[in-house]
Amino acid sequence: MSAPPQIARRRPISVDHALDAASSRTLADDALDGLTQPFKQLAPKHLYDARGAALFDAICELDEYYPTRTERAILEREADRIIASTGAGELVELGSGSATKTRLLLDAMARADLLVRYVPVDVAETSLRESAERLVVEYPSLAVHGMIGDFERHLHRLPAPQARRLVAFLGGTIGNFRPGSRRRFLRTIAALLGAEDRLLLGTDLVKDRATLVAAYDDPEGVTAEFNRNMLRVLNRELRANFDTDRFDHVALYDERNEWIEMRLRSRGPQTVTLEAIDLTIEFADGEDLLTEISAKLTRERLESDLAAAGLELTDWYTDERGWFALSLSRPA
Ligand code: SAH
Ligand code: AVI
Repeated sequence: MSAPPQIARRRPISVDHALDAASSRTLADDALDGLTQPFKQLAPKHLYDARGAALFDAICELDEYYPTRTERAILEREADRIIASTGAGELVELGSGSATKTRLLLDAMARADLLVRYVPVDVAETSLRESAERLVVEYPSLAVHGMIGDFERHLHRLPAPQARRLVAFLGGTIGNFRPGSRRRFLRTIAALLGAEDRLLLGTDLVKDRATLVAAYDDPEGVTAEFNRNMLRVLNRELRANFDTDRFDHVALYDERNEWIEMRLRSRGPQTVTLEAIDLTIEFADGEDLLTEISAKLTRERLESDLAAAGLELTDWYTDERGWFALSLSRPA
């Protein structure tokens, strides 16, 4: 018997690429700005090339890094309730990464017979493409419309909705914004939501200093490698000559601001050249480059940020230790 004819199936994946030549200028502009300030700093989005994304995934497996497994446990418990209360058929995920926890939401949407489309948004191209390829195999009826882009700049380019939307921003990535930009960003998200759409936000909560510092300074040095990856990105993309071995990983908890600061501390005085932007900078011995803040919130602070952004918190799900929270919000 001859083989059945292959039926040509429309590929269920499409990916928009919002990062164009102007985006490599973003790193150049950010480096020029951030590395010439009295306190040197760079935006955390530059940590995530393919290696940085893989290192982040390795961090998520560490015993000390509680946010991922705590958020996953909340999702395992609450995903059906979240989907039932939102009625969402389209999941838009900001900073989707390898989309591991996402499956818990997609499963709940499939169980409720609502699942139509998944719209991941991430600057990390490899993670986005690989997770999209895996998901369409795991969920044969799912369409994926991804966007490789910067969620701070490109959300106006999201495809038009095909069903009621749930915008998910998981992992506590909201904590990587400073308070002012956090509110601005929440306002941008609020503007994306129709009256029936909802925001699902994963938020890491204030807790004791020792737990926090351990989560950002693991003994295996995975977080240190993730942090130093920023220098490798600069070396490659801007033809810089950072000696990655001469920068120490520092994670400190700023109790007043209730955020972790991840820094790279110069071991000895150093001169670094970034050829592509014609910049030479000096590091004094012990001088820091700030690569990320990771703010820890309380329910009250989050509610007031959401309210300032035109959103109303409707549901709050947390773990028994109160370490991490998922919240649902709707346009106020
Ligand atoms: N949501 C996943 C991944 C969190 S890591 C989880 O919960 O485990 C943060 C993710 O956000 C990374 O995949 C990173 O590439 C992405 N990201 C960081 N800044 C970004 C930006 N400005 N625009 C788009 N994606 C960004
Ligand atoms: C992606 N983001 C929420 C992580 C965090 O915890 O702030 C990034 C990270 N930085 C160090 N470890 C993990």
